[in-house]
Amino acid sequence: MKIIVAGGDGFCGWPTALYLSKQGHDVAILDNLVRRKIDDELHSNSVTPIASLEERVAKWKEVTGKEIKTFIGDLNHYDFLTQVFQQFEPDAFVHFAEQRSAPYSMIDRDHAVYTQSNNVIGNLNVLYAIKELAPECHLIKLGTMGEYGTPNIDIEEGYIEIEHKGRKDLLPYPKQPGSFYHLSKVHDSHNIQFACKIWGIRATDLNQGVVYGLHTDETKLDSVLNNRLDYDGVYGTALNRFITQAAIDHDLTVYGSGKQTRAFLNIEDTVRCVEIAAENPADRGEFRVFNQFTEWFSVKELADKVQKVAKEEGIDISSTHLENPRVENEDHYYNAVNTKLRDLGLEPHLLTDEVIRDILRTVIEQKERIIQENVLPSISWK
Ligand code: NAD
Ligand code: USQ
Repeated sequence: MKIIVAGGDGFCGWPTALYLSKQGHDVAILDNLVRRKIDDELHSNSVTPIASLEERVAKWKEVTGKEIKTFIGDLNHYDFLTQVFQQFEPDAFVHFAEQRSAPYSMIDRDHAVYTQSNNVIGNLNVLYAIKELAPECHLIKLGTMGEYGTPNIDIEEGYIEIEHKGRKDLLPYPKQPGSFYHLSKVHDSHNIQFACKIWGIRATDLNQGVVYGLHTDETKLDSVLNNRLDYDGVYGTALNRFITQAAIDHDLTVYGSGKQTRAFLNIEDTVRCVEIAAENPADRGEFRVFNQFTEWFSVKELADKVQKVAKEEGIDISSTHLENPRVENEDHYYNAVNTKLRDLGLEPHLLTDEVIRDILRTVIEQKERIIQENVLPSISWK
């Protein structure tokens, strides 16, 4: 299958591109490399040193003999996007290429506007490119579990059957996102659903939970194939941040009570979920939604797990309950359905102490790269 991985230079996209290439697909990466520029803007970095995209794909070719084509450009430039579609003629378009940090989207008006225009218009361009140039192409779009928020009822996979005044309908699940970033994903979902309905596009929206880890079998083949690992208060996500904090003897930054619960998955499952979606395409006109996570934890539970493994490794840290910089429910019900990917063959890598230990040891090897001032949260929702 010919697959474009948009955002293929990023944390989820790079290992996915390698995995799909290893599985025998003809893969091309599309990326405008903006994430590397944002590191400069934030005076931050990845814990792991990352090679340039050019070096990465050259090393992949050297190690495996497999070629990954690259298209450097922006989804918001429609002329560029149409050239990519005309040259590569994709069967599937895996869309990771968005600004994905909730705190970044909450810095100020400029960052909120950038996030929503980059994400919503980029995605709309992809929908038009599929309609005009590759109507059979399957859009595999990364959405997020945070689109649903934390309702006081079970979270279903995309749709919920509602009975109202004696009548029933299967309707899109209500969305209550918690940042301008998460809202951009809701706007994307609506645009995709509408495009499926009017143009007969086939699409799968992968509502992914928080991803942890960094290695996959493919990224481990050579240090030039390293994946990035974010730890700062803007792009670092909960578990990866706690592990990085442990590596530098920093108390774990639990926001508020830490009772807030989120769905999680290992990066090794991200790559497999995308493969499952690609190999089982949605029908023409179908807007399919999969909840892409394997387990859920409260933030405090995660901190406790990291604290325990760190202790076994001789690192004695504790959790500090910082004033929560976000506006979010801390005490809430959480029960989310995730059966569709498992029914199609996903075998989850669950969060064991060994998984935490492996990430911790990798981070300890690189700990001199961690910029201490970037660890505490600096962006407030208010
Ligand atoms: P990332 O920031 O590491 O990677 C995104 C990549 O997209 C970067 O390489 C960036 O340069 C590129 N990009 C951004 N805007 C672009 C544009 N307009 N044109 C071309 N390239 C562009 O993010 P990630 O963690 O790999 O996340 C990938 C996707 O998965 C995002 O859509 C995100 O919302 C979603 N997601 C991520 C997580 C997570 O925990 N990391 C969880 C759920 C969903
Ligand atoms: N949190 C802490 N301490 C920290 C960092 C985070 O307590 O040091 C808490 C936050 O308050 C929040 C939870 O952990 O309640 C998750 O925060 P996060 O930064 O790990 O994740 P989030 O902002 O939700 O965003 C990440 C990715 C985003 C993706 C989302 C999936 O950056 O791209 O969409 O996870 S989900 O959360 O399911 O929407």
